[in-house]
Amino acid sequence: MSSVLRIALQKSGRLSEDSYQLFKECGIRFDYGTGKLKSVSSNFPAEFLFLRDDDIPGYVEDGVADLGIVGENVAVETARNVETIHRLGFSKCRLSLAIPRGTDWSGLHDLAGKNIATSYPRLLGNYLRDKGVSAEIHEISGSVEIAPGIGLAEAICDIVSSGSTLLSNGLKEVETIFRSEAILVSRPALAENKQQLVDKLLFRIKSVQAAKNNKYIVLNAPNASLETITALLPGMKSPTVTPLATEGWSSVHSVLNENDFWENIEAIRAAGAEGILVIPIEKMIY
Ligand code: PRT
Ligand code: ZN
Repeated sequence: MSSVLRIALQKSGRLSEDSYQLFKECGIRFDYGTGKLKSVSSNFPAEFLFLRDDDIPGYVEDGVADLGIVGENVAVETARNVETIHRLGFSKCRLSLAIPRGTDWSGLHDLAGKNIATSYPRLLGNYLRDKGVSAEIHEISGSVEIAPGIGLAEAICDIVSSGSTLLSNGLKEVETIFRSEAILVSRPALAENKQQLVDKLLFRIKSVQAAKNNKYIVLNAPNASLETITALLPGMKSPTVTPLATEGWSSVHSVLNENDFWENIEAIRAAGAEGILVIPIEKMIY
């Protein structure tokens, strides 16, 4: 039986560009950005729906869409019955408590009995309950950062990225209550034919992410240092070592993870490697 995956993406906002880019890197083509509400891929059995981010978990739960990309903050706050199937690593941010810059802070208990404005009443309520602090939560849907200035609340709980919004509103961040990134969510218990398409998509997403987290490295090494250098470069299986035309030297090819990249490069150089080339990888298939 033929089937088509329906995937909900944010129409326009902080998740959109990276979501569109991810599908592009997975080789899945579709049109977007022309005010369309939906678009069918020309080369993968998928149809894309363009929605407001807050509505995505609900549409996935109701089965209007099979998959969706949404901020984890929104997924948790909306508390819909959806499954997180993959973390996507973009649109990273944190949900934090902030108070006016001139106010003293000795800990969360300072907020006991105070008013806190937020668009995330569930996340904040759960956090305060866990910590045993009782405060008044004022739910507002936007411009949370102005609440203390207009006397609506003594503190706020809002999404922070660079911190410049807090700074320009005379607020200071005092406690992070949740860390978020974009996630791929799914309707639980998809039909077998749809699950096969999800697995195919996940395989592509993981290959794209692995490639981004790794670099291809080529270097020249004196044979006496080969053991030390190859131990630092395990690669996908083991490094490729081939002799150079110059006696006593070899060329080493491998893959190096982004996380400990600079530490490893320094160690490799210290071991005598020369002519180190570092090349981006487009896809990495395990
Ligand atoms: O129109 P629609 O409802 O679809 O979009 P939206 O306006 O509700 O959401 P949008 O596009 O702003 O954010 C989508 C998701 O991106 C959020 O749910 C988060 O998961 C993530 N994200 C990442 C952010 C930020 N960074 C962010 N900085 N969401 C919001 N902000 C806002 C924040 O609310 C505050 O006003 O940016 C301001 C703080 O930014 P800094 O850099 O000044 O600290
Ligand atoms: Zn929204």
